[in-house]
Amino acid sequence: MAEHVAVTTDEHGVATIRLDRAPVNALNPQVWSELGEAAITCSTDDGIAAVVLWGGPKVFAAGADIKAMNAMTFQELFASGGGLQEAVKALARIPKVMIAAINGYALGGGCELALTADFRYAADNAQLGQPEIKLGIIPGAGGTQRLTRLVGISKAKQMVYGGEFYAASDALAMGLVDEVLPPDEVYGAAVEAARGYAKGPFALRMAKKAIDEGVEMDLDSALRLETTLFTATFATDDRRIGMDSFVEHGPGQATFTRN
Ligand code: DAK
Repeated sequence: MAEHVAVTTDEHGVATIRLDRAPVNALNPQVWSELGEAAITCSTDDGIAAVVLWGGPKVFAAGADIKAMNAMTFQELFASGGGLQEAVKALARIPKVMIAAINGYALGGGCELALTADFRYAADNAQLGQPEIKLGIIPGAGGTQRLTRLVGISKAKQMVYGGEFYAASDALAMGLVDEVLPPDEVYGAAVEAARGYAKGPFALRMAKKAIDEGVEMDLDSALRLETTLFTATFATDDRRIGMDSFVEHGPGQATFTRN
């Protein structure tokens, strides 16, 4: 039974991965491990069609637990690093749309956690950043890589070299977050959007795979992956449902089965 991470699923097939470790959701090895388990649940449970990642109404996550990390030897840190990366990868590879709902701080590992989602919805008082440099370390859970792919090299360098916190409006301008909302509307808006994706066809999984895996490849290989996955959509019930529905009722009327 997880202590700090809960997965609950609503009647629309939207799961919420809720992080809860007072006071600031600091991420220690146990929390990362529980997040990895939550990712496996969300990936494998057919009743889950889309995911919201939320740290609650006050703070998303202020990063790795600095006090715990400070007490670690090189050997302990080295040993925990692999498991941590596996948990982060498991979250990023959930084959369903995931939205991070960010209230308050998303810093260091907390910002990196948000980067595992497809989209980030932030409260207008949220603050995001990669302040690791101020501790004499660098981001170690995707902050030099996923962040760079998302916002570009210069912005990522500004964030990582400077270690400053960025207001939600600045994060929006640089493409780090996708929506900025009043704090008490962030989670609800993320759930609402996730419900929309939960109604989508099986092809959404293929689109996510094509984009996320394709971006790591050279263009020719990525285009071949796209062609393969495009062709594979013809093996799904939802492709038939979508096209039959268009022919009979016009655009946008299909009710998909996610098969
Ligand atoms: N860890 C542990 N405790 C933290 C914490 C953190 N990251 N952030 C805050 N706290 C604690 C504070 O110590 C304080 O505890 P008490 O004194 O009450 O016991 C309490 O939370 C409230 O914090 P403040 O009193 O500071 O509250 P403020 O509102 O003034 O400030 C703040 C909140 C979040 C802005 C501030 O506390 C802050 O700057 N926190 C540090 C943020 C930070 O530097 N985050 C990056 C951490 S480094 C790895 C891969 C990745 C990583 C690690 C390893 N491997 C591959 C192995 C990731 C590293 C990081 O994330």
